[in-house]
Amino acid sequence: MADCSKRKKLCYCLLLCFLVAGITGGAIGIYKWYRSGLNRWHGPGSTPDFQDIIEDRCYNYTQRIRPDSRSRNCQEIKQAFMSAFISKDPCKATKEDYRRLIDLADPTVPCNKRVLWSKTKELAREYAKLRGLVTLEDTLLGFLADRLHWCGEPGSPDLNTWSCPDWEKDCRTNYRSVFWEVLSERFAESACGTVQVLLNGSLENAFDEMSIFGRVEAPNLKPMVTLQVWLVHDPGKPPRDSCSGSSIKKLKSILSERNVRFICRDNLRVHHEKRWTGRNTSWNQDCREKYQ
Ligand code: JS2
Repeated sequence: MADCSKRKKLCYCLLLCFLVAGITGGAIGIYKWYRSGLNRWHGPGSTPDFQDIIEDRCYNYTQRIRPDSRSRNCQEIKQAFMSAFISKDPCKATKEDYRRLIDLADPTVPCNKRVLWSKTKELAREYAKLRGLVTLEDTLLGFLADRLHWCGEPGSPDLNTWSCPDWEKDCRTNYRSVFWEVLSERFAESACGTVQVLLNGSLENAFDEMSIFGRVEAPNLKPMVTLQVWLVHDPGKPPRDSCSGSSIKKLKSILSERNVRFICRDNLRVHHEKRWTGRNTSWNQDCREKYQ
């Protein structure tokens, strides 16, 4: 009798162990399957605390950095940003998704104040700051999103913090790339007077037609705008492109078709500390100003 009850207990124990193992294994399998779906993209996942960062940056910008924009509603802007991509297929972004956000935070930048850049971001930021000019990242939406990553998942209210689509390896119509393209297009098409652009003359082709500057901003400059090109060279590297180089000639032809005036200056050197010291710059300004 005692043996029988022992055998029963043993059976129950084994059954329980199999049950626990089955549930655990099943849960791990489901988790791995779900995560593998979230891990399917080649780009970095959404920035942790994305929503809080957007809100904090918005208040910082509208209350402290640009108090003249304090009338902007940061709660509405945050909601409009999130609803642009949350629960949507991260490879099916459209300009329309960002319409409400852009309408809420469209920048007003005076004529002659815009600075564009390509492969010279930090230098362009310094150049603009020291001369009271404006890059896209100095406008509210550019400031909010600078250096952040974001994407959602169909049917989920959460951001995918494991991975997001990469422009090259996954899809070009991802929410982060489309955001910067939409903003850049608006920034260029609303430009007036003289627009400055810093291009990297230490590269073989300072002008890259496939860059955002090349395929979005330059083609959207309005007629009668003047584009002043600065070719900056790192003294640590020999200049590889110049105003008379083929890539800049290509840029010139794109602009002349749009009746955009074109000025190019090259041989601007940047000291290693990459400091722009204002009018009497530390840059070796061996400029050959060319009106072309
Ligand atoms: C900022 C980001 C991010 O004129 C500039 C800016 O207006 C920019 O929006 O677009 C132009 C630079 O793009 P381009 O020519 O492709 O040069 P790049 O050095 O290869 O910069 C690539 C990234 C530009 C868009 N962008 N801009 N802050 O966090 C950011 N992330 C992306 N994708």
